[in-house]
Amino acid sequence: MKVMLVHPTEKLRRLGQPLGLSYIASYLESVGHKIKILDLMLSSTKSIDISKEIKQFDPDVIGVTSMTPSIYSALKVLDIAKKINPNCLTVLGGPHPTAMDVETLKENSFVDVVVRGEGEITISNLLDKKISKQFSEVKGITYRQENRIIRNDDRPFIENIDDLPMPAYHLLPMKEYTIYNRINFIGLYGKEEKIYSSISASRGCPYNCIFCECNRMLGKKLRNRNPEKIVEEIKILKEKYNVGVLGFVDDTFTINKKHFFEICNLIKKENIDILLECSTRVDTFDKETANRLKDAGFCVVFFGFESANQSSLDFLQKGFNVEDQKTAVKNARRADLFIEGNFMIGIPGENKSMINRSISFSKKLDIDQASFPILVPFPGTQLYDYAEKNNLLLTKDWSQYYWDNSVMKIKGFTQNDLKNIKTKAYINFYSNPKFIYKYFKRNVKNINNED
Ligand code: B12
Ligand code: SF4
Repeated sequence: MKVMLVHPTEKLRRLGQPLGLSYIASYLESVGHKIKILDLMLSSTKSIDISKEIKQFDPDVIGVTSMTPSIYSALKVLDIAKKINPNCLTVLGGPHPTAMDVETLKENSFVDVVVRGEGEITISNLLDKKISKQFSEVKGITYRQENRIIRNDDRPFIENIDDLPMPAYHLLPMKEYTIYNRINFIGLYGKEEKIYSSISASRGCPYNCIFCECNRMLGKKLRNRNPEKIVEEIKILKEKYNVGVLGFVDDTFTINKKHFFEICNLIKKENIDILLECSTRVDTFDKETANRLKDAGFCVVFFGFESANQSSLDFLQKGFNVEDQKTAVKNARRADLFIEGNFMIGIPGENKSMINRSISFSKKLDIDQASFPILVPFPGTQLYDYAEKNNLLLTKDWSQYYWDNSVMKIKGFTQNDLKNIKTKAYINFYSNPKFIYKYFKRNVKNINNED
């Protein structure tokens, strides 16, 4: 069957290739389907005519991925596809439709099926049933049958993710995924433009943070990939696709020490010349972890600090404290890693002085880069359920659901107040003499290295 997979346009510029879709693509290819991936995010740099692409490829099935802010752009693609060919099966997958499956199908008659959660086996099963239309046998989907919306049982998560083929990098214009100015601005990777790719070392997260949809998408159980396979993939990304910067998308990269140490040892042994980044939790970041990362060639570590107030950390169910935050930063600093971190603005229960405490703390923490997103109750999270139950949602215009925007009533603040606080937080952090000094020091070092 001919399957077109589309990454819709998004509000914010995306870093790297659409990894989830690339996994879907390689799996479907491995069972004999013909695949085309269309990344509309690249339409910011080149013009892409969606109708023309669909007419030319003439797919039997079109599948689009979507996070919450990109849902309207995703729906537009499916609407166009259905108008071009009413027999083309239209499928939505990814975090937003997983959470809002029934609503999305009810409101958009041109969507045939929503694939919930992990998608490889589910969409493959779905395609097997396309001709017979026996969709009731496919676990993990919600679909339309005449005027009814039917929600089948969940599909269990894939037990051994090493069974999945490597993401279909060969179907993507990898050299177009260059790293953008944000990173160049901070002077970390020099002036030369580099190709950026993401990679996954595991799936699932055992934690319970209320603003996060991760464990609903990929489960609470951590499922690790074989370190040898991961390093093999890194080598291919470097040698075949000339990737210069590689980001691990894992939610908690350093949680399973045995697995993580094995990956670091192998990367070091292979001596791969590539810049590596990862995200992790502060309470998994001891001295040895920091040193191992550095030793393997990692340059950047990203932490979700979220707040300097314990009551807020508890409300968010982060499961760590301010001391953990300080210790992690100390360990990362000693290992000479570049440290990025998030602090959330607009946490229910925080007043102005609590927010100011987090902003001052971000400056004292000796980190290199800070973001101050507004806390957004994304569908599929416990926070969304809390906001809905307490009548706190200000809009259900999903295009407004992104970190620059306030969509939840917060006692004591208007939407504009929160946006202004956020802007001031950035000004405050980046005008800090400590930050300016570090920025120039790093750039001078880069210029010297380039000479
Ligand atoms: C990496 C990442 C990003 C990167 C993407 C870079 C890249 N190169 O991939 C960046 C930094 C750009 C990003 C941005 C945002 N992100 Co993000 N991101 C992630 C993260 C950490 C990993 C995604 C990933 O690759 N997972 C691994 C792959 C294998 O899984 P997957 O993508 O879910 O795909 C599987 C299934 O979803 C499904 N599937 C997906 N698409 C499709 C399509 C079809 C047709 C089918 C059948 C199946 C299917 O099958 C796939 C394979 O099993 C996830 C968390 C997570 N653990 O998933 C958050 C996550 C997806 N992000 C999230 C959010 C909120 C955002 C932002 C909206 C935040 C913001 N700034 O406001 C932005 C929006 C993006 C935009 N540009 O507008 C939320 C989504 C919640 C929601 N309801 O939308 C998540 C779940 C994190 C969270 N805290 O809950 N993100
Ligand atoms: S925020 Fe991170 S640690 Fe918390 S549940 Fe999500 S992925 Fe897990």
